[in-house]
Amino acid sequence: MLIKHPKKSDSKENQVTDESIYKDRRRLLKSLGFIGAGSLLSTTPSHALNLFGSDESQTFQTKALKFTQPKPYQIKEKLTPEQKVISHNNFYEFGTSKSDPIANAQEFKVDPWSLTIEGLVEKPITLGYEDLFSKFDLEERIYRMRCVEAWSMVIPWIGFSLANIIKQAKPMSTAKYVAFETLHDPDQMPGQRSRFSGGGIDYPYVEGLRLDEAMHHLTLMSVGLYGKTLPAQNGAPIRLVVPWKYGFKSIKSIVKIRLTDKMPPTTWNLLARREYGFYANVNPQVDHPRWSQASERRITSGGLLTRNRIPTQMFNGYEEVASLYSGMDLTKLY
Ligand SMILES: Nc1nc2c(c(=O)[nH]1)N[C@H]1C(S)=C(S)[C@@H](COP(=O)(O)O)O[C@H]1N2
Ligand SMILES: [Mo]
Repeated sequence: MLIKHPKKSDSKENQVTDESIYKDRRRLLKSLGFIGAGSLLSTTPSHALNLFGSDESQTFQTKALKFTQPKPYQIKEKLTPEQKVISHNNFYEFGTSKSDPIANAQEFKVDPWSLTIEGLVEKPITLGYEDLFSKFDLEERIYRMRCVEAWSMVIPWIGFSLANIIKQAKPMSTAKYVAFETLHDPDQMPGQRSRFSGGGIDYPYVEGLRLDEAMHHLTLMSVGLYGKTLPAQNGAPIRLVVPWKYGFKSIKSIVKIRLTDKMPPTTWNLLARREYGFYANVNPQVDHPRWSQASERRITSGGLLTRNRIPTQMFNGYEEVASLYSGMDLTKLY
């Protein structure tokens, strides 16, 4: 399953931009037969070919939220501008180019919504659209987000700890893991209509955490960013944010949370097991088989070509989670 790209692995770290990594990630999908030559030609977001033919005017409605700003989560790093947070996205259900989600998700219907918490719990819960914003106190939390493609952002999310929902559902003692599922609705999500348009992913997109990771206070269920409800392209109406793990763990537009006693399957691991592990903790010492993870491009207010490379930090700088992994060999359990 591992496809070799000698040219990429030979190039020096400072020559490898996240844009080339992103192209490389797509090249893997192409070699597996999932992306056509046409879409591979669309290499930069600005020149991206829009597979689905919609325009970029934003019609999806967001609304202001009420929230507190607890001190411990107000870090001092420079925020990534809102316009970049909402226009440079990975959401393969709406296309595989960075500019596809904003172009193709504008008609996405999120109300009514139904999120269920089920499986090994004593009190299964079903939350409707309004419940997502009213059942739990909302907090603003500024988190770093590090994509596996070696770019990063600083985003002011709004949401509540996943632990709050899980506690309410009363986990059984046999529960060891938490499995998450994105909405499956090919009518609304063009990427789900064929393996060609959706990057080869077997939808719905699924993710998972160990129960202790899920219960950590940093693990956020996000319903908003920059003071408002989430734009569709960022995972409306509710998505996960696990700031010490690579971005692909932060599954969007969630409809199901299931407690289980077995390690759940996860989308990118199913696609390329050697490249994407279950844990996916940000780790500058464990390189992706095809590129270095030692540094990242921080997306700020500069243009795409602005040089803004910074060293990647262990656990993305969230060292307090280290105790979750004591005794584990993180080079093997990547
Ligand atoms: N359902 C779903 N969730 C997803 C993805 C996706 O393609 N589908 N992409 C992931 C990846 S690779 C990243 S980096 C983040 C990007 O989140 P953002 O677009 O809000 O920055 O979402 C993650 N969650
Ligand atoms: Mo990502």
